[in-house]
Amino acid sequence: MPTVPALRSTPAQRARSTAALAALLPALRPRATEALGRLDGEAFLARLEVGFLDLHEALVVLYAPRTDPDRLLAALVERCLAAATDRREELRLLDRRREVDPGWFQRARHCGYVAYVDRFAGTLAGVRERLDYLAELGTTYLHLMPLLKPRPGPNDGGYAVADYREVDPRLGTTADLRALATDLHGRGMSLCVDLVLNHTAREHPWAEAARAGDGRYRDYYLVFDDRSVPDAFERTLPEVFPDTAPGSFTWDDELAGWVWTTFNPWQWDLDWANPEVFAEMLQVVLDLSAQGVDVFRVDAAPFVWKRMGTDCQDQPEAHLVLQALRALVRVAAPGVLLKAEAIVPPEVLVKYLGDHDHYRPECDLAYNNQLMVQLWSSLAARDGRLITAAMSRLRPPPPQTGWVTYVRGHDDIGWAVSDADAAAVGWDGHAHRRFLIDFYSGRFPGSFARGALFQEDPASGDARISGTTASLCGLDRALELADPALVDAALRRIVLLHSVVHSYGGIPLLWTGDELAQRNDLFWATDPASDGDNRWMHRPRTDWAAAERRGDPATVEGRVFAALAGLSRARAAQLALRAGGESTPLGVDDPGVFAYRRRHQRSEPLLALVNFADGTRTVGADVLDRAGLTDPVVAHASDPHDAVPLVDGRLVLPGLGFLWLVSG
Ligand code: OTU
Repeated sequence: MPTVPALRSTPAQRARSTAALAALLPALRPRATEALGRLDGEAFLARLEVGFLDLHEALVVLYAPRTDPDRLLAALVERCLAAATDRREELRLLDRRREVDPGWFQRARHCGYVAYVDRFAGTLAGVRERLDYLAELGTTYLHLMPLLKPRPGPNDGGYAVADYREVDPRLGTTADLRALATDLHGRGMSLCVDLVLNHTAREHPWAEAARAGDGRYRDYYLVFDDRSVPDAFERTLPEVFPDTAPGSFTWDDELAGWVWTTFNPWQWDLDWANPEVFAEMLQVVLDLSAQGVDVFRVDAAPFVWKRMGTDCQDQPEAHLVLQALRALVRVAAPGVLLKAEAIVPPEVLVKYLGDHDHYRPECDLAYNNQLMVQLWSSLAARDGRLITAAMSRLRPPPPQTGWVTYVRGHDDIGWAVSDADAAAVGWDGHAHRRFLIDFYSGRFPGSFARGALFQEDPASGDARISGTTASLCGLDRALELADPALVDAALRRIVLLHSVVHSYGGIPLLWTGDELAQRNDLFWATDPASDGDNRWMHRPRTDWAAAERRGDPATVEGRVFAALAGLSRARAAQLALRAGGESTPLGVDDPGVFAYRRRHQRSEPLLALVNFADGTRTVGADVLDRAGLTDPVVAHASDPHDAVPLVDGRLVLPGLGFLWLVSG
């Protein structure tokens, strides 16, 4: 068995870290004061001190084997001081506000929108022209998909970065990025971009140098002369893209070696055990922060640390990397956040938010993948019991942090339903996962969905699913049959799923095209950029002609757009929905219904009821008491209500309907 370091700070380590801080400060203080002025200089030092023990410990565990961690830390702090010194006043003002109000991103008013620059608006300048559209939708947080210069040819939607210092010239320039950030800030919106830190493109200058024989850069990657080490790793390594990119190592003639490639052969994994890689990537984050980026989506966060004999995901050191990175970024730019993209089992998800032996600040936000998967599972099964069990078991995020919740994104849906959760409601996990694959690929009899299998493993029958929200919710079939009742059901499903992500706590992210119920892009395969990857079917170009119809309630677009904008508005008014609170599933006596109470320390509770069944369902009104509501009133709902729909002591929910109740 591999030895995994225990991440429990010892008194000896604490003493060592305290001494390191004491050694660092005397020389740093006058320099910080000189560079930043007395006020900002002291604030800089205070931020360093606040996170110092965890930061220092992380660097010791990660890098003491290769370098003097104290010297490394001093050098990294220098980079932070330089970044803080150069930070523009407009960003410092934001930093200042956010330091005073560290929960700024937890507000219920926040709603996200996620899109590709080119597919949404052509260029970064084009995005600036579309901010009114986003404001109409209630967007306060814009995540633009990878926009740095990618490798030529297939680049995994920009996740193969050829230069972190340059914006993809087809999208614009660094100045355009900065101008967009400034516009967003002017509207109270923030900007999120991807930080692809697990790998670079084979064409990145570091990789080019490695290929040219520069040993320093060869050490940025994981290169092996022969198959012996790769073979040993592969005994326990799962494949991420078994269909299109089998194996995790790629032979490169120029390197004359096998290079680690978790994802595609032209995405070379960086060696995060090399302190130079850490320093380089810190600089990338500092430079992008200087352009006005507020949030970094840390791509493939669990993969950065490798350990023989494991699946090389979610290793303790991967968390230390995130903690150290976050601590340093905060020293330089305290308004900047990290958001973890960690598609890991629900038990370990909250670790990415710092839930360890003690709270160790790590990422501020993390994708709630479990909620997303359970929503689709519930919709297919027309059953709220499994989601109730699964969400009850999910540990709450630390109060300083929050989820990002979502219905759909640019990736496939992997059926992360655990056997234990399935068993808790009397189901067989394997059979249910198989049902979901069949259902969403459309081959299950009577399925409404039109998805496609992604990375199917014919041997095991395992597969993930591609497809847009609207297509997975049955809109294609409904429109083909021109059946208004089926169209209605499909649209109700779309809104139902979004109602949950808007009310479960955290920032809801709307995936581009969903606000217009855009269906699968049938021409995805004709686009050379797609490289045979069917995830492109749910990455549509914005249909601006359809968007023009968004104000017309008689159209599909009009209905969905209004409902989703309505959710954003309704959500903004509910203190209970701000992040940092707690979500508690409440079992109810109808299996089709998922009920949960949402509460924030300073708020009255909110009770949400979600009916996944096609027909009307009722639940015992005792749930009102259990949720702690007094004189309940309807805060928001799928259907208009004059009063709380109570009949004979039971709450009535229309098919595919939802209800948000609060105390009157
Ligand atoms: C991410 O996904 C991106 O979201 C993908 O679009 C990229 O292809 C990939 O990284 C490589 O950059 O395995 O199936 O736990 O699940 O990072 C997608 C996180 C993936 C991984 C996730 C990864």
